Amino acid sequence: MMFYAICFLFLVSHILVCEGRQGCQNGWVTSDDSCYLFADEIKLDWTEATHFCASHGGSHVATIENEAELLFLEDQCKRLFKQGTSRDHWFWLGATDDEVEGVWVWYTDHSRLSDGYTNWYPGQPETGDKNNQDCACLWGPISYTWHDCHCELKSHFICEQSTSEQEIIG
Ligand SMILES: [Ca+2]
Ligand SMILES: [Ca+2]
Repeated sequence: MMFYAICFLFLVSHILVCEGRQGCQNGWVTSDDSCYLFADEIKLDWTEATHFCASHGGSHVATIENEAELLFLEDQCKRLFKQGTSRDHWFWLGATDDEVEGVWVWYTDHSRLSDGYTNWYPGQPETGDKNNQDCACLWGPISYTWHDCHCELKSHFICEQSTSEQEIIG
C-alpha cells in the first residue's frame, strides 16, 4: 500500500513539474523553453511589432538560435497559412542592422548573428545596400529563409518569451 502511495505522489509531482515547464499563457504555443505568439492576423512595421510584443507580457520579436527553433516556427507558420507561397506570407524576426550597416544583431541582447546560427537566403542580407533594408524577416515563399526587409513595411510577426518569464508573470 505504501508503495502505491509513494508511486501516486511521485506521479502527481511529476505531472505538476511537467505542467510547470509548459507554462505558456492562452493563445501562446510552447517549444523547448520558449512561448510564442503568432501575430498572423495583424500587420505592423518592425518597430511597431517590437512594441506590440513588449506590451504583451514584455515579450520580444522572435530570435532564432538554432535550426530546431527555425523548423518549429516554420511548421507553425505553415499551419497558419495554408497557401504558403503567397507573397503575403512572411514574419518579422528580432534582428536588425539599423545601428551599423552590415552588422546584424538580435535586438534583445545585441549579440551578433554572425556568431551563431543563421539561415540567410544566398546573397542576403544585402550589406551596404542603398535601399535601407535593416530588419530581418522570415520569408515564407522561399522556404522560410531569412532576408533583409524594409523596416517600415507592414508584416505579420512572432513574439517570443521564455517559459520561465511567462510563469513569473502568469
Ligand atoms: Ca528564440
Ligand atoms: Ca541593412
